[in-house]
Amino acid sequence: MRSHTSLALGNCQPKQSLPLVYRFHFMAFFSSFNRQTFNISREYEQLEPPNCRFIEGIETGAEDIDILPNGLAFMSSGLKYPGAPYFAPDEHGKMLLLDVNEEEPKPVVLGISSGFDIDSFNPHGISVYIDDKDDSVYVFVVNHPKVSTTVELFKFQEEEKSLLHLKTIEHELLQSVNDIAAVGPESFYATNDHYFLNSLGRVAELYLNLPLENVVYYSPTEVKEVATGFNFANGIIMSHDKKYVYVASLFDNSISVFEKHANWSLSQVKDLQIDKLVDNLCIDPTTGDVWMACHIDGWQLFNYNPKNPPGSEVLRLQNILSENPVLTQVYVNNGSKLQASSVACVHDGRLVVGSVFHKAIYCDLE
Ligand SMILES: *[C@@H]1O[C@H](CO)[C@@H](O)[C@H](O)[C@H]1NC(C)=O
Ligand SMILES: [Ca+2]
Ligand SMILES: [Ca+2]
Repeated sequence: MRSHTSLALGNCQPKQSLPLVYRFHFMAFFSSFNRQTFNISREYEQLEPPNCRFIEGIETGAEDIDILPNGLAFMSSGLKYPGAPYFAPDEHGKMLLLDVNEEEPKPVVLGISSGFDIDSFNPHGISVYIDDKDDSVYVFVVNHPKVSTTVELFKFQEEEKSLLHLKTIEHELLQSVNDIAAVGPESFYATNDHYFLNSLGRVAELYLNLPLENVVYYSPTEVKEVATGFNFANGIIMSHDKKYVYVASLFDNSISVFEKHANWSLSQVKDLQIDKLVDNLCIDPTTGDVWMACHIDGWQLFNYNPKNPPGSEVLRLQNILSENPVLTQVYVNNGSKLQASSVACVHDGRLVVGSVFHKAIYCDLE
């Protein structure tokens, strides 16, 4: 069982908008009494940095984003996730490339080398790894052809704007992967968001808040569970100094900080109670700040109603390792513009926000 080391910082009320079942917290038995919490606004006031605009052409989500140091962003689009809506049931998923430096960035659909089964492509969490030896860019993509999980490894071919498929990774410990953090040309950490694969088990663990999900380390020579006890483990990312791993847990409403060891095992440093349904994480490469996109209401997300759609929220967490991390709301929308935000990344003063199944936006922060 994962332990909850913690600090105290004010108190937060339980999320008003969640249905009772989500508030039925078995986690209370396991958590310590003073996890670090943040006193941020419970108000549903909308908030938006200047100049937020839609990214043209994205209408079926950009569930995850990873940006290279040069400002080229990879995005996964078209996720079909059980329980969440999708607006293009007959289309397969796509990987998009976006140059965040452009005044009005427009996405390009990345070609994928022949031999890869594109028709069942259903991309979810992604992570990019740059090999120091030759500057090769490896793109890791969680894929759900049917209900299963695979991790697809591609090499980015910048001139051709395409992805060369290198291999498909499958493993019994990678049963329901949500996101990955690449740590080498063939190795990564992965979060599992479900323990059970059958629909009854999936519903049970979701509604009973069972903390059964874990983080797995994968390499061609070793695969092992490195952390457990999450209630829907979601985004995972390496700190910018590569010494720590941050894991978002959707129904724990938290981010956990782990120290990474030489043998790739993890030890928990602390749990930050964000009191939000945190999805994917990004790191600001210059400051090390953690950027996260959150779901405002889990019920609206999994019981979609176009008249009352799920909203979006983006938070920035500064000084995560210090005793006094600072959490700031940067974007809040009730779903009238952006529904179900799932990822927020920054590059050179620009914020890019993607969603599970809806649109994507970019904003200028300064
Ligand atoms: C969302 O906010 C806008 C104002 O920005 C308002 O017109 C709209 O009715 C709101 N929608 C919902 C579903 O609350
Ligand atoms: Ca990711
Ligand atoms: Ca996710």
